Amino acid sequence: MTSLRYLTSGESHGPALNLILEGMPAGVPITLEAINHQLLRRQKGYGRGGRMKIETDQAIVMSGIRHGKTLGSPIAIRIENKDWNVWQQEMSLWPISGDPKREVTSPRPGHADLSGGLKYNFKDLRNVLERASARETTSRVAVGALCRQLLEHFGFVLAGHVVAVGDICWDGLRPSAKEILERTEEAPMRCLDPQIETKMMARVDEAKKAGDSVGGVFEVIVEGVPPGLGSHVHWDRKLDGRLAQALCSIQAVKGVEIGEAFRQAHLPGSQVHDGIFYNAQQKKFFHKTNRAGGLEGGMTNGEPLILRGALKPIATLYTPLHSVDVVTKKEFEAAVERSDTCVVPAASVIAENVVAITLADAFLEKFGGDSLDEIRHNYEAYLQQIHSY
Ligand code: EPS
Repeated sequence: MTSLRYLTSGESHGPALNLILEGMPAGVPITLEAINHQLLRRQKGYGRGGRMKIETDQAIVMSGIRHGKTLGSPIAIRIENKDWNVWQQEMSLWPISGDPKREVTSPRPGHADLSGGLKYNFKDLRNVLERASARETTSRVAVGALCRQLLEHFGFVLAGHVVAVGDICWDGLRPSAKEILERTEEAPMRCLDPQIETKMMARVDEAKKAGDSVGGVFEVIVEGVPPGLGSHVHWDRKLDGRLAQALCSIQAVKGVEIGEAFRQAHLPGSQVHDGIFYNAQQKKFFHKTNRAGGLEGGMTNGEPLILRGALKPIATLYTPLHSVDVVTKKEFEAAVERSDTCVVPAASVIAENVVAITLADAFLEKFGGDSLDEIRHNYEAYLQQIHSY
């Protein structure tokens, strides 16, 4: 990230999750409702476990905003963990008398437990799992909620939806981003097709009954993106790479696809690349297809972004896998922590918001200024330049 910077902190069962976002220009209207709306969306979805019934994630904004507009100063937000009430002993910040309860010594295959224990020299793997938990994404969604309020000002529309849960796949025609948002907002699995969604829910039920978990694939569409965000000139400025990093850093995401990448790998170039056309009336270059997913040469090409992420099934299983206790070295079943059966709907919301962070950073790089007015001026001048190109 070059224009924006942010840090998150917080343990899953600690007192709170925190974030600081630095680099937001001054004068951007922000509402608390819009932040809390994204936090609420992240908590929803069929297949979630008990924790989401405990929490009502709410942003407590500590700085960077005055009378509903950004000041250009760092924005700090705190989101309290209600579950902290019953974890105050186990997660006490300060020494406690007696043994800390709920120690974890049997690492879960697929989770950060063993690698983190080896790396940080912890025998109580709770010291790893508390931060590795996807609860951390609460902070990132709040950062994304701030960033998308800047982007929405310039006509960006971001929409995530679920395209696969286990072997149940949606493969329909993709509507506009606005329609995706409208049609999936109340859908339990954020799937566009109610019949397929019913099958997805049955897959989740089956997995839950078997003490198992199930993964899947989400898709994020972004409309209203101007051409020229990112750059071809250097590896770390390529926007496709930056988006892939943002998506792959979401817990449980093991694969990222841009456009139809995995299908295209098996086709000749003539069937892959999107022909270029010119609309003389609108003075605008365009593509009739968008197999590239809106990105060419590490830059946006003016078409909507189409991004996908593949999630492995959650690593905590109620029917645990084979493991070895890190203290006794005896073969043992992996630890059972309370967990979700399926988090693909939540991941699609998280993905929307981390994409918003990356795009806001790229947008500010290109059009950056200290105030929203200055940025608008730069943006409009660029649109004019493209128009007369
Ligand atoms: C999560 C909160 C966690 C888990 C989940 C994500 O709550 P708890 O650990 O108290 O049940 O539901 O974390 C994981 C899946 C994981 O592997 O750590 C959340 O807020 O999203």
